[in-house]
Amino acid sequence: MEFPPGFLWGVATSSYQIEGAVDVDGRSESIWDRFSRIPGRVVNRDTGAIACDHYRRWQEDIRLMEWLGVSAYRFSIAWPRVVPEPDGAVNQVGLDFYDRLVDGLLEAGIEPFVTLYHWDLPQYRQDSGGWTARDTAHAFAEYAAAVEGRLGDRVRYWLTLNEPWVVAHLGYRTGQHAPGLVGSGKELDVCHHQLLGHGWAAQALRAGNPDHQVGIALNLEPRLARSDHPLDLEAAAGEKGLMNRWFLDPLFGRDYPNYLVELMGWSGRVVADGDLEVVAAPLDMVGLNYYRTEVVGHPGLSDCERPAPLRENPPEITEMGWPVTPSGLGRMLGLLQEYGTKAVYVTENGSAYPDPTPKNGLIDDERRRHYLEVHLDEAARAIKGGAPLKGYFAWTLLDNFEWALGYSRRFGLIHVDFPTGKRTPKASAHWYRKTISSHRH
Ligand code: IFM
Repeated sequence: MEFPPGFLWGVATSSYQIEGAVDVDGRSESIWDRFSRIPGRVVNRDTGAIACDHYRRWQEDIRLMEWLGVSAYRFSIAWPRVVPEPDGAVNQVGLDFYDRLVDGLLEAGIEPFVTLYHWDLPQYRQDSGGWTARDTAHAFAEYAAAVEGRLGDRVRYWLTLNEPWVVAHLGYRTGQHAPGLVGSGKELDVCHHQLLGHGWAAQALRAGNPDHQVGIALNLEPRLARSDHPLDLEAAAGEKGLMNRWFLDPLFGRDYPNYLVELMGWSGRVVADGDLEVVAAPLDMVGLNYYRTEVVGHPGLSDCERPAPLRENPPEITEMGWPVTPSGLGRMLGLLQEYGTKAVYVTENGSAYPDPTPKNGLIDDERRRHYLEVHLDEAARAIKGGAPLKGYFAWTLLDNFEWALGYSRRFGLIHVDFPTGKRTPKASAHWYRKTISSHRH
């Protein structure tokens, strides 16, 4: 594997998944606090109330990152810490935490990558419609300006939203994520308001400092048709389009793709004059969250009706049920090149597996290590082929709150014993550390 000089090696996390301290220093309730308290929504009734206790143990976590040798750390800011009340007043005490964190990272020689929204919407915003309301996009930009005002003198890299597809489809269609709405019919409106919020937030960040590097983190995925049957092809094209082109087209200055608008019967009434210019604010970078490639078949088609042989099953499936398909990373980097992206960072990539019992004190998570290796290998190949890939963030530093799956899935390079908070690097962390030290120039 070869990586160019200046390539950033990182780890990524998000606020609700690791911080805990949900009612400390003026933070108000988020939609995930509310959602996780509803019986049946999260496995084992887990919540992020304590999580990895990172709010208190952040210095120890920076030491772990120093030990890993990473050059960058991607984390998110909790909106309900910064603007806890509907009146919009900024809670400087909430920002103090991130201020200390950023200083600590810079002292350790680690570049902070800030994500402004990784799903912990203030509950009061949900009470007035959440992302179905245009006002939430305005409020997001105001919140972005407040964070920039406090951290913008030291933070250079900004990601506005994390995975807007997940927010819209899991939050407002399937109901698996907060706010848990099933079949609201509003998921495409939610996409638009998030993208609008992204555009206004990008303007606010650049008004603070035109040199900021501004982007958005998208979960892009290839979706392959199960067979050549026209119904399978159509199903795969629809799903793939909604995950990828639905976001990339407007972000890169095109309209929402017509065929998808028609397929979904979307009225597009929420798109006001001038919105698409806002959404298409120039991107300095795209964050690519890549995990898997799925095979899609039309649900109404049985296998014996399919003409071509079924695609072979991938050799390996993670505990999420996701196939290990590194070639999809190369395909998505290629797609971003087609759109003319100047710089891409893999802002998430990783896997959940049950951890084996430690032997001589070491958790030998070979499958997680292998996942990282094959994806980094693919990344190096893509760079050789011309992809403008500038950095890679492993998901994730610590085992943490995996949303609706609670603490039942472990993605961490570092094991967390949740009752005590004790952190123990797994074999994958040792491997990542070695890989970084032999490739970091
Ligand atoms: O844990 C999540 C993260 O918050 C967003 N991207 C996918 C990860 C694994 O499911």
